[in-house]
Formats: sequence, C-alpha cells, structure tokens
Amino acid sequence: HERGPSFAPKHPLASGPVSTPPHTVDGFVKEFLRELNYGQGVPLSRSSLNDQYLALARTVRGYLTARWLQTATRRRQKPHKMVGYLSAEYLLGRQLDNALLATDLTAIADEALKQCGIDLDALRQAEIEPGLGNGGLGRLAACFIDSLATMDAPCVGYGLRYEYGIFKQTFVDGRQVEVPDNWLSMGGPWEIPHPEMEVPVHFGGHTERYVGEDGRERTRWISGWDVLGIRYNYMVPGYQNGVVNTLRLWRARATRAFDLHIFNAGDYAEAVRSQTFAENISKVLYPEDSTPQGKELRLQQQYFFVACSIYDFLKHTQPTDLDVRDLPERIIFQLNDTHPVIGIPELMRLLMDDYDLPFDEAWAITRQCFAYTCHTLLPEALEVWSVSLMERLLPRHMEIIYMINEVFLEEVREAFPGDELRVRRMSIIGDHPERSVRMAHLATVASVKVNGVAELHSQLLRDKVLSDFSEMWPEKFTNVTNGVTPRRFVRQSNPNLSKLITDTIGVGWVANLDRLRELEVYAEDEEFRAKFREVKALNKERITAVLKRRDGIELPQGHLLDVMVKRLHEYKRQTLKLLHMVTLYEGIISGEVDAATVTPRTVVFGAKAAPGYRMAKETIFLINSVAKVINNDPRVEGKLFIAFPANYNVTLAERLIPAADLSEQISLAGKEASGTGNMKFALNGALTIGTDDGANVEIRQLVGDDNFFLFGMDEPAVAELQAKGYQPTAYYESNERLRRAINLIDSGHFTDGNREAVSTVIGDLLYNDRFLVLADYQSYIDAQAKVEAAYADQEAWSRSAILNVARTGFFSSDRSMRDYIDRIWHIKTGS
Ligand code: B1N
Repeated sequence: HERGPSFAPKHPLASGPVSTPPHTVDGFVKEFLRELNYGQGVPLSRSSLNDQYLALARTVRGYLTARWLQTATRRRQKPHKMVGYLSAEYLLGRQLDNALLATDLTAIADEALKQCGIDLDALRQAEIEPGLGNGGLGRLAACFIDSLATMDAPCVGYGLRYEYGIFKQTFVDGRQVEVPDNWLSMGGPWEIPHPEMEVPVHFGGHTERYVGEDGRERTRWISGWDVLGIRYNYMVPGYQNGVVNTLRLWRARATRAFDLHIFNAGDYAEAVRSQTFAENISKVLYPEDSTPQGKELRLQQQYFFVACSIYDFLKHTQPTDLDVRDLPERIIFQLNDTHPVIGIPELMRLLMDDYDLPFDEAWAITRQCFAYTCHTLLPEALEVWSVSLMERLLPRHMEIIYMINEVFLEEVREAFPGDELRVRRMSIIGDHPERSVRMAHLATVASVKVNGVAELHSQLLRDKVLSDFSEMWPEKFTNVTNGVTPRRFVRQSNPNLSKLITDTIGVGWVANLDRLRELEVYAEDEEFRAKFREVKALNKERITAVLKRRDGIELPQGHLLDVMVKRLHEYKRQTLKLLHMVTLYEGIISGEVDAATVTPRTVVFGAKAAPGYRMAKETIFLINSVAKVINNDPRVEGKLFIAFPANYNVTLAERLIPAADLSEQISLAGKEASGTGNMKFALNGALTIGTDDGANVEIRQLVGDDNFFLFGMDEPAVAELQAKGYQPTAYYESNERLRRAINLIDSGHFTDGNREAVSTVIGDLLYNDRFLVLADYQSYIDAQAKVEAAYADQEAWSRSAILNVARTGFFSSDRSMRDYIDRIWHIKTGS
C-alpha cells in the first residue's frame, strides 16, 4: 500500500501539522452542523435522533482524531518500546461521555447543542454500548487502555471487532432469553475502517520440508484456506492530556479466492455461502465467562486476531529495515488470559519460516516478547485445545509447539533429574482425557512474567495451579492487583460525588487517585457527612428514574440499597444472597420476626448466564420467582424488595454502583481471582459484605476491619473442609433457619406450587453444593445482621462509607498500569 502523497504538497495546510478544531461553542456548532449536513446528509430541521447522535459522535471523534494524529506523529519521531495488549475482549461501554470528558468538551457540547435546540442527554441515551466482552476480564482490558492513554504510555490494544457483542438478556416468564446484540445496526461512528489494509491469515493445509540454497532444511506451510483481516481503528483518549492511543480491532473478510470461486463455480449461492464461512470468524463473541468451551470457531477467532495483530506490528508499525533480533527492545505482548496464547507459536513461525531464523534464535527472541496474565483458579477454566484440532487447523503451529515442548522438558529434566512425574505434569501436551495443548503451560513457559490479578490469587497460582512452574522459575511469578478507571467509574458515573470531592480537596484527583486520602479527615466532619449522604440520596433518585424508564421497576424509597451485580456463576454464589432474602422473608411471614424490627432493604441483582449453563439459568429463574412473590406480598411491603433488571451492562453499572449502600462480594474463598466490581463499589462509597477472596482481601486491609463486613471460611478452611469431605445436608439438618428457607423454596411457594421448577437448584444445594453455600450460610446471615445494626447509625455508616472512598485510591487502574510498566513491561511513558 502506498503511503503519503506521490509528490510534495504545495499548499501550506497540506504539509503542516494536524490542528484540533476550535474549543469553543461556535466552533463546536460549526463542526456539528457540518457532520449533520455533509456527513449524515440532512438539514437540522429534518434530522432524526440517530442522525443527531451520529453527527455528534463524529464531531467529538474529530476532536479526538486530531489529538490521535498528533500523538502518533510524536511517537514516530522517537520510537520506543511499546505494549501490544492482546485481548479477545474489550467491554468498552458507551463512548460519547468518555470522549467528551477526555477532551473537556462536555460543557461546550451541551451549550452548542442547546443552541441547536437539541438536548445532549437525549443523544447520550441514543448510544448503543459496544459490548465486546463478557464481564470483568473484558472490562479490565478497557480500563487498562484508558489508563495507558492517560499516562501517555505507548500501547496498541489488539482485539476482535465482533459484529455481535454479548447477547442482550431478556426475561420471558422469569427465564433468560438471549437476543442478538446487533450493536452496529445504527452505524459505527467511533470506528475508522481501513479496508485497504488487509492482513492475510492462513488456516488448515499441511507443511512441507525443503532445503534452502545454504543447504539448511526449512519448512513451508501450505494452507488450506485463507481469510483477510480488516483493520478497524478506535481512539482511546487520555484524560485531558492531549494523548489519544489506538485500539485496533480486526474483522474477517473473505479473500479474493472466495470471490473468484463465485465466478468459476457457477453456483453463486454456494459461493456466497463459503464467503459467509470466512466472515463468520468475527461474527459473534462467545458468551462464556470464566469457563470457555473448546469450540473450533473460538480457536479460529483467537488465531485470527493474534495473527493479524503480530503481522500488523511487524509489517505496518515497524520500519521496513527492522532487524527482528531487536524485537524485545521494541515490543512486549501482554497476553490477557490464555485466549491469545496461540500468538507464541505464531511469532515463532514468522521468525523461523519468514525471517529465516533457526529455532534456538527464534525461541530466545520469542521468550522475551510475551508476558502472561492469568485470570482464574477454576480448573475447568484453563483452556486446552485438542491436538487433533490443532493439527487440522494450524498444522505448522502444532509442530512448533512440539519443538518448544521438547526443549522445555529438557530444561525440566535438567532442573529436576529423575523426576519424570513432574515432567508429565508440566508438559505443554496433556494426555487426559485426550491429547491436548495446555495453553496456560505454553504461556508460562514462553513468558517473561506470569501474573495473577490480586495478592491472594497470585499466591494460589504460585502454590497450587502453577506450583511446578513457580518452583522452577520463582522470579517469573508476580502479582499485579487489578484496578478500575476512575474516569469512567467515578468522575463520569458519579458527578455528584465528584463535585463534592473536587469542592473538598480540589482538582487533580481524577488522574491521581491516591489523593482521595485527603478525604479521610472529613469522615469526622459532620457537615461533610451530611453532604455525602445527600450525594447518595441523589444517586438513589437517579437509579430510581433509570429503572422506572428502562425496566418499569418501581424501587421503594428509603431502603438500604444492597447490590449484587456480576455474571451468574455458581462460585459467585448468587443463591447465598437469595437464601438470605428468603430467610428474612420467611422470618416475617412465619411471625418469628417482628416486621417492625427489620431494616427496609432492596436487593438489586444484575447477572447474565452463559446460554449453555443450566444451573446458572435455573438460578435466574429462581431469583425472578422469589422476587415476584416477595414484591407482591403485603406482609413484607415496605420492608423487602428484589429488583432484577434484565441485561446488566456497563451502562447500567454506571448508574447503579454510585447509588449502592452495600456491595455483595460473596464468592467462595479461593475462587474469585480478583473481582473489579468490588473496587467500583468501594470507590463510590458502598460498604462491602464479602468473603476473604480475591481483591476483597486487599480492600479490607486498606479500609480497615471496622469498615468491611467479613464473613465465611477463608481459603485454607475451604481446602480443609473439602479434603475432609463436605456434606451439605449436615448444615441443612442442623440449622433451623436455613432449613426453613430451603423448605419454603422447595415447597413451591415461589413457583405457584410447582416444586419441579426449583428442583435443579435445591437438589444441587442439598446434595452437591460444590461452592459450599450452606457451609457459609450462618456466617453470612450473622454478617448481614451486623450490616443492619450498622446501618441504623447513619452517622457511623457515613463515616465508614467516606473512609471506603478515601482509602481505596489504590484500586485505580493507573496504579495497576504503573505496576505493569515498572515490573513487567519496562517501557517509557510521556516521551
Ligand atoms: O477476570 C477478572 C477478575 O476480576 C475476575 O475475578 C475473573 O473471574 C475474570 C474465559 C474469562 N477470569 N476468567 C475470565 C472470561 C471469558 C472467557 O471466555 C474466561 N474472566 C475472569 C479480571 O481479572
């Protein structure tokens, strides 16, 4: 592809630097009308809401683009080592507000639109959020690239441009029904496609040996079918610092061979079908969180985006005279879980087969170019791909993996002579239940660093999941505790609290969240506490309006707002929360508990279940069933309420979290790698009720025991109980309140007498209960009683809530990025 003009430009504008459109109301109006008239092709008087939204988005994008070009130009002048963040998911959330905030255009846009007779808020709501991720892992990637831009760190985020993101959840008779998320149907104003920058990606076929002119044997991969990767750029603005980084997502397109096929075959319909086949690769996000299914298309997706990204980096980002031996000084690829790990043999293949390096040299380079983040502890979540599938889809990569494994196992034998059991355990190739490639092993072997995402998680990785590897390479293992971006999750989502903070400690905290510490003294200030409560009340009003409009839900007022939002997963234990509510309810209707003594409480659930996850879907049905009965029972009216708005997503999170009083983080200890919702709640002044798990541990350490409701077994206690043999029925039989709650559900009370409808969940609780819900029940109930007592003293509660805000600045993703930069990537910022 030719780049740049073919002769020297004469016009001064054509050779000068790119300039930003004027930062004024008049300037903005002009840009906006230009987009509306010439971009959308409509006059203002005849424009639809979507016309206006698209024009506004394009206008704001214009301001970003100028900064983006400036950033790129500056970086090209002085190239430094950069990060290639490889992630199959980016759960971005809406773009408009973030872009306005980053460019400090909110007030200007608001006024400019007003002068055009348009309400900015209405346009905000017209945006469909790009849901290109499942949950925490995808949102983490989005927070990280936000922080890297804010820190002026050279980074390109690489991923997939799914045509359909995470499904839209609806409820039909209380059951989850998935609807496709056609997020691009109204236009994609934030992306810049480059259909001319195509990257060829190969699949299938076979390999051949041949002897080169120098007499050395080499390998050629003759592929079976190819697709093209089309580049889509998205801008990632830093916070009011003039920096805009790149997120580059890939879309699959059929090659010309497919088109030719149309011409030759005569079977037009069949030919178009084969085109569809190629383009399926970037069609849809797999809706599994924490438990990937070993589907062939998923491996195709993984290889596709990683191959495009590495090729793009080598051929388009680097100078043409690049010496690949310098690669470790130019790039570090961060592997967001095992999903992009196929990039390791891909880089090896390029170095050996294209750049002609011998294996040893290629391996020495590759081992310096990757770092791996593990996000799980669940054994079923560790990705493996069967050797037979790998051989069929990526035969050359399979050969290379065998070569890597051979030299690696030699290293193991050298380090631990005579320990063949260990060699078998550590092998990249596993034998059971079928021969397969263990992606976590491959990642660990090839990476400079392996990190977990919270202190406890990293410790368990070292001690349990990857203990053989940490014995061999102790210095390879490290922790980087997750973080969240304070731009989106405080400044944007909680304008009321943000104003109070700025009024109190001044500006500057948004990009330096440690400064929240300065709020600590105000916990003792009665006036400040009153203002803080006012903010919470305003935020509750806001979420009340949102749920009314969005879901038709009428939230009762004046309640303790208790929120559990996260993917539906057994280890996260939504059923434990539900048992608590049923216990409160049963206490009142049985007359055991005087309703007058109960703290009015509203529980909000938000959770999507993976479409194939039976137990999760049954749990959703049970929550909806219990909600329906409790919300309509006059005996608990004004006391208990359950809201379960469908389709929890980033947009809803931004409204809900600032309003919460209580944050539910109740996973079984040792199962939630980190959690990041927990951080967002604490930063917005909710108190946490939680187990000793993931980042809860660090939250509690920072906010202090008095400002955190801890309950449940810790990880060693869990391991001990499981080793001893756990019997859920023993808890059921010995705990009357638990028994009565379970019996009430089991009786069909919540399901119109239908006992069958609850049998899957109840049966599992009583006879399996893999995540020890019943074992932690009493401790949870007791902790909830402490919550009620604490909430009764509003001054003390506010003090704790303020301390939660003041002491959790550590959880800014800026700090996480600092950790990666200093300890793993070794890149320069701000140059
Ligand atoms: O990653 C988050 C953590 O805060 C959560 O604790 C953790 O559960 C989450 C396969 C995953 N781990 N694994 C996944 C997602 C999609 C998929 O297809 C696995 N997500 C997590 C950020 O560190």
